[in-house]
Amino acid sequence: MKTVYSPLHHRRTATSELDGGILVPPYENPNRAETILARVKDRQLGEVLAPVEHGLEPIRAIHTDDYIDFLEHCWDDWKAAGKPGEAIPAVWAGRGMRHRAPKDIDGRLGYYSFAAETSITDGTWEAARASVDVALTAQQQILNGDSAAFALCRPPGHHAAADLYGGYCFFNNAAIAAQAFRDGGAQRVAILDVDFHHGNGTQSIFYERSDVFTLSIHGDPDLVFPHFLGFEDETGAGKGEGYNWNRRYPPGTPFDIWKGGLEDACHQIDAYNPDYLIVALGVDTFEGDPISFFKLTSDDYLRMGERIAALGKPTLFTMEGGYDVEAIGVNAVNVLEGFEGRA
Ligand code: SP5
Ligand code: ZN
Repeated sequence: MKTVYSPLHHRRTATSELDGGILVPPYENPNRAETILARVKDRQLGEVLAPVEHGLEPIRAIHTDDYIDFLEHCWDDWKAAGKPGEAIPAVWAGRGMRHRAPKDIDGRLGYYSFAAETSITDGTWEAARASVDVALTAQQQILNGDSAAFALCRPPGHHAAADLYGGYCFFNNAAIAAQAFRDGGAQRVAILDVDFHHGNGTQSIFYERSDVFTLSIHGDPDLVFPHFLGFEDETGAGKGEGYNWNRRYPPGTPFDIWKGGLEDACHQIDAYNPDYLIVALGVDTFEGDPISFFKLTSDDYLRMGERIAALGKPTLFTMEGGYDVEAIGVNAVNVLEGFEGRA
């Protein structure tokens, strides 16, 4: 399958992540995408394409205008306010307070975020936009008849909601691609999120819609990020009732257990019979991942890809998390090679 990649991901090079009360080098760093790209080439997975610029319109179909405007100007506003470091929120609207965007940049950061680990820096806007273009260019390959494509997105997207960033995500690449499939004539799209973390942004974007079925298998949010969403009783609302599906697993979960969740998710997808499948592909389920607690091995990713292929749907893979940088290339590309029946 083809891979779409943009070197503009390098514009997202933050130096600080708030972790354990100190600022550490971000887990979500440029080496991640470079390691995956090197593996794609080593394994001769297929052609590597540069993205086509799609502009803001497909982003506006998912994210609010005021949020897009905030992201575009955030870094300049932060610098203009004389702040010495990277832009990190320090205040949020708590219970009983007003949920409205104020004028001041500290207040705006709090209004448009749900987590403080993700600092905004010079170039974040450009990289986030390029990541969307990567997803949409890969999506276009599938509309043109390819049976699968790999969007090597960085920064990732699945934690970003219509007007919220966090969890290293700014624009929800998979959601924007799903909407583009709909606008291209698809009746139904399924998004299967196999990242270690619950895809809270994707869930909330489509929560009241039945035309995009969202499914996520993840670490129990009672114990891990994003903490406040991702439970099994979140099944959708209104027209979307029955079109959101979550499965949580505890620390130490190996593939033998995890694959039961995949099997159940695949049965749901079979019944839904989508025109297209999007896989939000995080490999932070790996046993060596520094911020996660599942125990998948590199070989397990081959089996994961094989099972997803058995759904028999045109499939867009969008890259999400995975922080064992040494292993991320092998693990991500193993899913794609398993999908293609190459292993
Ligand atoms: C896309 C994605 O995978 N985002 C994950 C965001 C996780 N944010 C919370 C990180 C908490 C890190 N805690 C590290 C503990 C080990 N020092
Ligand atoms: Zn993750």
